[in-house]
Amino acid sequence: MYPKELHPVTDQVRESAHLDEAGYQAMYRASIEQPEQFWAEQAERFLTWEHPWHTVSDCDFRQGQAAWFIGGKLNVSVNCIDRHLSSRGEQTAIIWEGDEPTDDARISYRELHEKVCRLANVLKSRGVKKGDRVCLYMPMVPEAAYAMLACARIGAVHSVVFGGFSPDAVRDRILDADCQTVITADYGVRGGKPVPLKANVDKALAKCPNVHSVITVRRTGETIDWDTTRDLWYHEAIEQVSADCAPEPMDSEDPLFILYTSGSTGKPKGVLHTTGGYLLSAAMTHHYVFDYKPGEIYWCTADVGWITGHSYIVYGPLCNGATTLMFEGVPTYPDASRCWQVVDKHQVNIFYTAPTAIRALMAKGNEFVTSCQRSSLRLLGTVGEPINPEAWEWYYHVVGDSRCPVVDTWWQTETGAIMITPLPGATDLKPGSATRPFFGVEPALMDPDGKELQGAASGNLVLKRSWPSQIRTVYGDHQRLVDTYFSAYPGLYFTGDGARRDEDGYYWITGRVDDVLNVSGHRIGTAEVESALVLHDSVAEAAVVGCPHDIKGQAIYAYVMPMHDVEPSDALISELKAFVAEQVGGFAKPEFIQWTPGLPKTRSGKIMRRILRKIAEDELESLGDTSTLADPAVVEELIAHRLNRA
Ligand code: 6R9
Repeated sequence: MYPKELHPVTDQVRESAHLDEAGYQAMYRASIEQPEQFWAEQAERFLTWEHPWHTVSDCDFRQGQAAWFIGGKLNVSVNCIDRHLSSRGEQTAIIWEGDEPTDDARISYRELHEKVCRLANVLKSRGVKKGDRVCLYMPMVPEAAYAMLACARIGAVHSVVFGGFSPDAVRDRILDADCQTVITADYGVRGGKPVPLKANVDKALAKCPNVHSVITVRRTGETIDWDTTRDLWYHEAIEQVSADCAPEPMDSEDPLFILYTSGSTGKPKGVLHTTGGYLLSAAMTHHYVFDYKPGEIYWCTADVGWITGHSYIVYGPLCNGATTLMFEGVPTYPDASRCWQVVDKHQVNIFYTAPTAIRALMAKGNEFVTSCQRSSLRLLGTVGEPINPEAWEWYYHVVGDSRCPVVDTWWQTETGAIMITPLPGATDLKPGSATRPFFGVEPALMDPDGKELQGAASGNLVLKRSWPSQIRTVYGDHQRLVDTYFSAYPGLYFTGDGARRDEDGYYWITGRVDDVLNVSGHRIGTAEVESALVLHDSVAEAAVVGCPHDIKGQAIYAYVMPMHDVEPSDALISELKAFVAEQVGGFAKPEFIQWTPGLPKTRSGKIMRRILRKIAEDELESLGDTSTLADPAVVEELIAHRLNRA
């Protein structure tokens, strides 16, 4: 089923890497056998503490409780900026590449310090204090990083909401975290098209009475509405405050940020990360997985609205004093060679992206790649979804000229940092496998009855012990944390993913085993799309499943039962798609909407999603047991009118 081709570590990569196989084995063993000592050493090495901790960790998976470096004090912005100033103040911290190829900028660590201090002072001047939540709804501009670090500097908790979310989704997230301050931009620009961020915020705030300040970055200068009691321009406000701001000393367990992610229910979860443990895991994985060396140019193409942008555009790289590239645009604008043009222009050494982007570029043909040199590239990475071996081989051979190791990194918003991954100097690569656990990570596979599987096996992926960047709580709902992650297998963290472990102990992530879809690397709960659909007046009931998609990995397939007096039509289908985009965001739009007079249910009234999935996948041979159906005729009707036929 899986290709046998192995890509062994080459001598050249091994010799220049931070760790070889023996080094990985020794550190992994230490991290499992003497965890206290191991993590104490790493925390000393990667972070600068204002006050030492007294206890390395205190964790209890049964309560969903974790605390790391207890009693320690540090400030994340000091670790990401101030401590680099004496040695590399003039080094570029952020290379910004705009949507248009002619638009770019370089920000040194010294400039970063000034920008972050000024914005921190603006926040203070608006009354923002330690512990307050600040919503960031930003395009991919350096000010997004300034805003995150400015919050960290004063101990405010940021909640970044991806710029592709609709006003309603922004509103829900502002209310859930009770954010009283919002930082946004007039517009974002992606692929030559403007995104009306400030107008979206204005709409969202109609129902958020507690928001007293909106700080707006001027990106395009196009006209926007203005509320003089609430709104202030970023560029004006930062001129009126000091360029120095004393960092707030933070407890290792003080919250750093909330980031909303999709789960199995309709309500997004506010994943809460804290200070010391999160920063350590982000920095340490950035160092070892990307094998980062001083002076290198590192580019992660994610958006700061997702966890990958948090950990691997901002916190990990800046904590390590790296040069991190931030890209405002899309890989296909002005054309499909943009990424490789950017690689050549800025001499990028390390490139980290998502399988969906790789597949989309692969479909455009090799010319777009081979027309660029790419000689600076040394390492490639992927994240966000399983990568199919064909895309892996293309990435390796065509993009990387069969010279650059590919690190397929498995992790989640909840894990905060990379958990299962190759290390370039240590791990022989198998296309499609995330390979082996990072330090301190102890994965296991479980069968449905709660028994741990040994040796080569397939099952549900769990983690057996805490790690420093573990999710601390679901904001405002700790019980939901316990129910979601720590109840399926008491004493273990359940990832929601399925995986296979092969004879060599390598892990192959097969995808979600819960009702979470992964569309182009975006996590979407089927329940979120269903709740949006049933809000529409014409819809009586809806069920949403995923089906395979060549580029996106998965696409959304919705079965919709219209209200009794509604005539199904193509126009209504377009309307429903637009309605979902409006409710959730454009990325959550269903690919297929099939009308149905009813949904297949068990006699106890549960929707039989397994059957709906099989029909959407056009896998009719394996429909499975339909004997528990209340009305088997519905299934025949659905099969007859299915949309996703080969
Ligand atoms: C970092 C991130 C998490 C889910 C995760 C899994 C999928 C991520 C993967 C992968 C296979 C990989 N996933 N990396 N699947 N191979 N290398 O993506 O976080 O948005 O929370 O998504 O993404 O299903 O559970 P998040």
